[in-house]
Amino acid sequence: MKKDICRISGAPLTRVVDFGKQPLGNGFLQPAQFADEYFFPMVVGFSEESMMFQLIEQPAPEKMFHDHYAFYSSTSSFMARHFKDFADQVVQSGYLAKQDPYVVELGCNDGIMLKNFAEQKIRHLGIEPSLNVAKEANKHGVRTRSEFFTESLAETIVSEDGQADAFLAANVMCHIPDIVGVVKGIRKLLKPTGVVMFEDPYLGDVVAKTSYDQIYDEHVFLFSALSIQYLFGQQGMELIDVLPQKTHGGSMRYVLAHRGAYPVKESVTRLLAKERAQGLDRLATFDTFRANVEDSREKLVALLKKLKAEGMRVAGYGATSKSTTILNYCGIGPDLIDYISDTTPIKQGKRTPGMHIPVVPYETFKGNPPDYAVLFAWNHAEEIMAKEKEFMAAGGKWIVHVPEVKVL
Ligand code: DWN
Repeated sequence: MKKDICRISGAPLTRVVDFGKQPLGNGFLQPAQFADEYFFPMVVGFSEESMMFQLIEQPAPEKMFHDHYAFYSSTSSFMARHFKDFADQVVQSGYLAKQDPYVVELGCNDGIMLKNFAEQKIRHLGIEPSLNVAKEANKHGVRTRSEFFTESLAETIVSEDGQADAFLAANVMCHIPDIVGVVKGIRKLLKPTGVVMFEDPYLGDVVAKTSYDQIYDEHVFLFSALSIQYLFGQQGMELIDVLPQKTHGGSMRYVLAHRGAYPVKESVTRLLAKERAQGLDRLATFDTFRANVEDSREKLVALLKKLKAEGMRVAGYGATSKSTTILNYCGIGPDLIDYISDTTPIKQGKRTPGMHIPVVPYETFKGNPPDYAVLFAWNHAEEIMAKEKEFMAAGGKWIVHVPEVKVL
């Protein structure tokens, strides 16, 4: 049998959780497409050498990111604010050149962050392989290239635009299987004084909260400071700062630079020590994680079956990519959840990947609310609870599964 190899270190990978056969996280589809639906074996591995938590197998990027990609970043007003703050912090960070700074963002989606640079007339470029969302970014005055980022694209950009002061990414780096190639490209693209600032869902939170739904086809990696330091360290770069974020149920923003360009902040030393104490450098930690994931599945299925037996109407709120893992791993279909409400037009009228639950417009939920709503968009709980006061006042209840399965 072929050995599983770490994408970063080339060392053997140990399989830590097997989620079985999974469809594409954003593969919303019509009944006519059920027969050809794509599935892959979703297994996560860990390497103590690179300390990188990663999928053993990932579908080809073209299957996941294309001209009808279903996720638009600007569906949440909270996230729009978050990215404005991110952009403001970059501008005020002191890392940008005083004269004609140049900022590149990888995976700019619909321009939710870069539009803030465009508005300030700061030279920028968004690299976005999904053409439909890239076109949306153009409408906001954002300059884009609809391509996958590689070392050779970095060389082309440098020859056309010069080197960059800042390389940004949000919820993108963890999607890229050839991350080593990307880091090599970043190294070429960045000025000697340039910085990388990117954020992704944080492995420390996923382990602590058993938020295993952050694991799906698109997330080939879940990072920690330990694994990021290893990855960039291989290419002559280093972590100079880390900034925890509340987004996506717990994310980490990493700031990196060419080795020796800036002092390493205390925050980095502190987080690395905390991660070692949490066991993010050890395989044994993921045995406990697997047991917690199995326990969470049992509790959620038992709760939904009980409610169904009591004749309760249960719907889902937010047809997230994350929900694809939950539904397929737990075997939850239209027999337990009547429909999932989502505000994204491209998802509405379709069925969820794998389990084929109908996705309906938000108005359906609003017009005829269920007794219980499974909050699949739990990472947006603050924003959603604030706008669903009426549902709760009328006796509607939320079901959450993070950090534990419970009714709110
Ligand atoms: O990394 C990724 C993250 C950033 O976004 C991608 N791989 C794909 C995507 O993951 P997700 O689908 O799990 O993201 P969200 O942000 O949790 O998705 C929220 C979903 O819920 C969207 O489809 C919009 C919907 N929604 C809603 O119907 N009503 C969201 C809010 C806030 C609402 O009020």
